[in-house]
Amino acid sequence: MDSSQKHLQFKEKLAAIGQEHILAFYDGLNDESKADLLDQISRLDLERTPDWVDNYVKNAHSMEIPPEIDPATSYPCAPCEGSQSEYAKAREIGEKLLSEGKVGAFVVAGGQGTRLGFDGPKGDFPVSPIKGKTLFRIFGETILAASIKYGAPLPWYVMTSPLNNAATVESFEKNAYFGLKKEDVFIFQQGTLPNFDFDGNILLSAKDTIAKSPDGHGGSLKALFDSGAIADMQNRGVEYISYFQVDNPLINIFSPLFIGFHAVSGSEMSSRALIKSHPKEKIGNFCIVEGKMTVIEYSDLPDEYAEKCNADGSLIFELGSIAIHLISRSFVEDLNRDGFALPIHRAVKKIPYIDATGAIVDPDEPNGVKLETFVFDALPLAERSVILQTLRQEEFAPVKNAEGDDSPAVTRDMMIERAASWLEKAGVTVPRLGGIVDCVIEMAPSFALCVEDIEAKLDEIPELKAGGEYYLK
Ligand code: UD2
Repeated sequence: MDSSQKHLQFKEKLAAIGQEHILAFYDGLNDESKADLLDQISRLDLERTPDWVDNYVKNAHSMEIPPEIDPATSYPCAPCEGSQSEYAKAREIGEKLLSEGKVGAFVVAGGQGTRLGFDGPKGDFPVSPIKGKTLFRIFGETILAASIKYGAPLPWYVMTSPLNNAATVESFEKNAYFGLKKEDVFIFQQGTLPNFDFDGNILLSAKDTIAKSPDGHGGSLKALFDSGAIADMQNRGVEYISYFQVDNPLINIFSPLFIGFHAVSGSEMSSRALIKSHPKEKIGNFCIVEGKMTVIEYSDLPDEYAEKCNADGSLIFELGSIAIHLISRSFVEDLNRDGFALPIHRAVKKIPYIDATGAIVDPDEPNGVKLETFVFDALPLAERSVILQTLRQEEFAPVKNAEGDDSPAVTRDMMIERAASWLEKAGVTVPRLGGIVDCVIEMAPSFALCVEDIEAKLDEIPELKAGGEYYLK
């Protein structure tokens, strides 16, 4: 089909759903821009667009809270009386899978990091207390240390978006893949969804460009497949995907215990959870809805559920989702083979656009809607799903805001505290003042990935003095 036929065909299709205005400047474009715009249109999901407009753009879709929601159950962090052997077995299986190279790391790094006010891929944000290592560097060094520990190459899959792909690739190249082999790092882009004004019109960001934004971390399940990452995993024999967010330097990317529980239970998508600090903590809530594991985001869970307590005062819905999952490769393959669509979520935003005269408008107030999908909405699609609890101080210190909660200062302190507590568990004395660590410690992943790794290195640790600075590598 030549371009004028394509143009006519799209014009008709767009007119049928009230979106023909995106071709308003078409006739005045040069051939390259014309082809580019037609290509963008061919990637739009014109079939679903009217539903999105009616149900998410023009009207704020209110999440229907099902009549019966139960709290999810979980494995505690450590075994209770009688379950020691179950935990030991899971750990052993996890270690075996790692030594067979059957697990890959997967970071979703396509977001914008607007709240942090950092210009660039969030993975380039420096966080470590002494060396100022970036998030990407910490993950890269962790993956390298785990590959050495388990004697198998453990690949790293990195999802970016059109907003930061070029800068991310540049960062990996400039930093020599953070010590990993280039062939063990697979960088790919997620998809996008069009942006709308409040009347449901798709916005243009230029005469030849549709305004689009990343399709949310839920887009990862399709992008993993479409990009060839899943095929790469097949070639390598990777069966399990360790999913995490770019903002959390405390992530234990390769937890043998978690991997083991996931594998032994035959789960398709598993999660780590922590006990929420308060009813409305800004993390998802693990619930069982119609027999299925479901995460209900904090903003969607009604207060009467969020605040409901047991007789001992603990929250009934106490398990918070910190966006750490294990996903079986076969689950992603099945979803893509059979076709799937995750629910859509809307976000009202300020979206730059061009008006009917072609002039660029940079709005001061929110003027439209961006749509996205969330990865945890795949949980109810899984046949089986388990949760293993973790401790906040061990595994969750996200960098989200410039100041206050979830800020770099809090993350830095938590990194020091975790290093100190690991050293103390290994028998090292750490100076503390009023309970707070009274020196600065940074522990490189090459030094230890867990407490047990420290035990073999006790003679390398200097005496830790109050006010001192110690980089252990
Ligand atoms: C997320 C979870 C929340 C809790 C919290 C833990 C949602 C809706 N909520 O909140 O329940 O688990 O994290 O820290 O997810 N990303 C992409 N592409 C996109 C959008 C996001 O890769 O299109 C990545 C982003 O780079 C980051 C992660 O997804 O690594 C989380 O994104 P966020 O910062 O928007 O999530 P947040 O903090 O609202």
